[in-house]
Amino acid sequence: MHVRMADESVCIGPPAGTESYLSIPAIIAACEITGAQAIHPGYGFLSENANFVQIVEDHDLIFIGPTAEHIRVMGDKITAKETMIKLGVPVVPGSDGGVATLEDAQRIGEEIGYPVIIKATAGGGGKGMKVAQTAADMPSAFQTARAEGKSNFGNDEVYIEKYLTTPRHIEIQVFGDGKGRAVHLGERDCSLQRRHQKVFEEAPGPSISPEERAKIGKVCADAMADINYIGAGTIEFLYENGEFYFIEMNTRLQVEHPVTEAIFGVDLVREQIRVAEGQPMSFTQEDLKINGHAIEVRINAEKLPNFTPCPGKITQFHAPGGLGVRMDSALYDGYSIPPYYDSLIGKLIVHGRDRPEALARLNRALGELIVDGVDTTVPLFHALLQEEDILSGGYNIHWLEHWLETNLSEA
Ligand code: MV4
Repeated sequence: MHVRMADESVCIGPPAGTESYLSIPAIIAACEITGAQAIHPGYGFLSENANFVQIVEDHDLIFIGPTAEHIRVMGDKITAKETMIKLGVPVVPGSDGGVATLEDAQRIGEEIGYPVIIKATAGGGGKGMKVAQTAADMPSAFQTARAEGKSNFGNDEVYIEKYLTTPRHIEIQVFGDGKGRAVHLGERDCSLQRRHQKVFEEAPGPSISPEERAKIGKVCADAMADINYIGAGTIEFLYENGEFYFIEMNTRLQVEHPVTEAIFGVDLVREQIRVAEGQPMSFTQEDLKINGHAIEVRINAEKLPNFTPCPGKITQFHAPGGLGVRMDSALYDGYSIPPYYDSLIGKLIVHGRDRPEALARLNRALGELIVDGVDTTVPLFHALLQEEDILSGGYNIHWLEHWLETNLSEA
């Protein structure tokens, strides 16, 4: 669809991501061929690759996103955490930087108290992360986290944190102009995940009060202003017993950004392009007021109950519509979903005056949506909308996996 819609297109290589979307020479060559002045990195692929940003700038092109330096600092979780501590952002209690030996790990485990979590500084997607419930678990958890860091990311450095047992995943949207001005656009609750893949996201977070939002939001915006952050960013927290604990920062626009766009009435991509060309942001913190509630569900080409990827030909597609309904998708009748990429094929975003209205619109829009020819995650969302905990917003990061275990696993 994007090629059909584009004014101009350039083939960047064969289907494999490593030879096309991840090939820096192929992307730079496409700019040279077309005379493009700037690159919007989207999400995934090269969107958080500091080396790519450096090469883009060396070719006198504009990267629509943060600086290579900010991407580098936030890409290493130890330096990200050190930076956030200096900026006054609350973090999870834990080791002071990296932990090099098992003896140090055991001493820190005793100091902060079990359970603890050992994390690879380069980790991601849940890889290189091990929980030690008691001191007896420490030797294997420590060695496994290091080994996974080494094999998956080429970096065996690890750090240790107190393990929070039942938090929610709350992330703050930030935006900076690169010249010392920055704002926050509230939070998203992204606790409903399966194997570190988000499936349902909402804004505002059903458990966050206006006072909490204003307080943590200001801390985040001030931190981004301090470092002259430019563009969109997300500061991730675990939230438990009314406290926020920083875990990571994503230096890109995220998949779930439309829920924030809906409740604030702003186009974050337009804003990214504005600041990249040196213009000021088009709003101040005072302009940013929340209007209602928004929910996004990720429509994946996957077969339940095991979420097995399900590429293939779409025989019929119909997107829902109407007030407060946004369907972001590149599907059309006859499209073949290729087997090479992520199984995300659409995002359904609903907006209402309050959470019950958003939920009602979600139910109605899911009923209107037609995706025939492949299996999708749509039945999961119909089922979730029958659950009291979803209707009340009473879930945490473990809720979905537990629900899938009891409701969807094959007998
Ligand atoms: C944690 C945690 C509990 N305590 N850190 C998982 C992915 C990575 N981004 C951070 N993760 C976690 N870090 C401490 N100190 C629990 C998780 C976690 C999680 C976090 C957010 C959303 C879903 C999750 C599922 C399992 C574990």
